[in-house]
Amino acid sequence: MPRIITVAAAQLGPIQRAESRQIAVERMIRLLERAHVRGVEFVVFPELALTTFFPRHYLEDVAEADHWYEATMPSDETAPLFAAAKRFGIGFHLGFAEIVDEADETGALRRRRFNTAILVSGKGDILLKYRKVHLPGHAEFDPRRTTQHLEKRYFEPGNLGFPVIRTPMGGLSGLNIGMMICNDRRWPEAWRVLGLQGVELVALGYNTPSTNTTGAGFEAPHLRVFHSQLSIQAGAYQNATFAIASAKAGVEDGNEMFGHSIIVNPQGEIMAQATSWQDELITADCDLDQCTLGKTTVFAFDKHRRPEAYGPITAQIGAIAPAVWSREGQILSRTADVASRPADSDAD
Ligand code: ING
Repeated sequence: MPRIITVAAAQLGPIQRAESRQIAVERMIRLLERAHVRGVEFVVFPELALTTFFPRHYLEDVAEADHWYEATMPSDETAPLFAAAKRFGIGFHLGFAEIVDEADETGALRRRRFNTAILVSGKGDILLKYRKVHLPGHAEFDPRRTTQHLEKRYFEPGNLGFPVIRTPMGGLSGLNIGMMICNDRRWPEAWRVLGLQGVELVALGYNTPSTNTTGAGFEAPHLRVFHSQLSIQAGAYQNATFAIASAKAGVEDGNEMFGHSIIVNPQGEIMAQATSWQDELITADCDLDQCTLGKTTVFAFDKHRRPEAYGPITAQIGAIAPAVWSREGQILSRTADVASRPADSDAD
């Protein structure tokens, strides 16, 4: 019996700073209705799908941003989305800003803020939660930037690892689903941790500026989409998994983000791609048995991986300069620090 599930990326167009959650939820319900008509069983909404991408706005007092966070899930504003999905029997992934009073690793109870995503079953149960691990950008106002990207100000790094859950979904009795969020897709470590749990379908949302806003140098705009798709296609192929990547796109208060949501198969091929930068549903029929070839041959991790050679991946944070060759064979002093950029600079 083939293990086929019909999935969708529900791309969202812009959400302006002044727009309410209710408007976003209504737009998402329209997309769910469209998904229902097409027989879709699982829908992926973007990162921070309920609000504008507020980390572009500097606020001296972070608490002034609290209205952009969800203290409960579902809440009064998001309950209609859960109800619509349950009515259609459609499972979904939702990205949102999470605010919670929770003990930290020292045991201290405090207010904490995360860039979060959840998986919800077609019956409305929250199956899994993930908190974004790789936070790009910076924590303080950066005058060099054309647009701020203050995820390090408004969120803590996720503390839930990269979880995978085996769960019924749609007509399937069991499917290994995992999540990541936006910048995570650029880090092969994130994909591999999911891959080492047998993931068959990775759900991810993103909000990605369509030009480089760091002020650190020119980057041709077409490369922004290329790097996003390269990361997702490589991650899917190298871990023999499907991936559904759903964008929040368009111009939010003058700040442009690209769409190009895609669904990718375990061979790294794009099965479907959004062509607008508005609300758009793209769908694909995923035959999960397509994961088997990669997982049992080229990426049969138990047969081929050599963890004893991978030490630096978890032992180091940054790169360490290599030894310098010399004809006499002795190791000269290591070259200057590899990272030639000043300490306070940051990626996008
Ligand atoms: N956005 C961007 C992303 O990783 C970025 C930030 C863009 C980082 C381009 C590096 C290069 O897609 C979020 N929200 O992570």
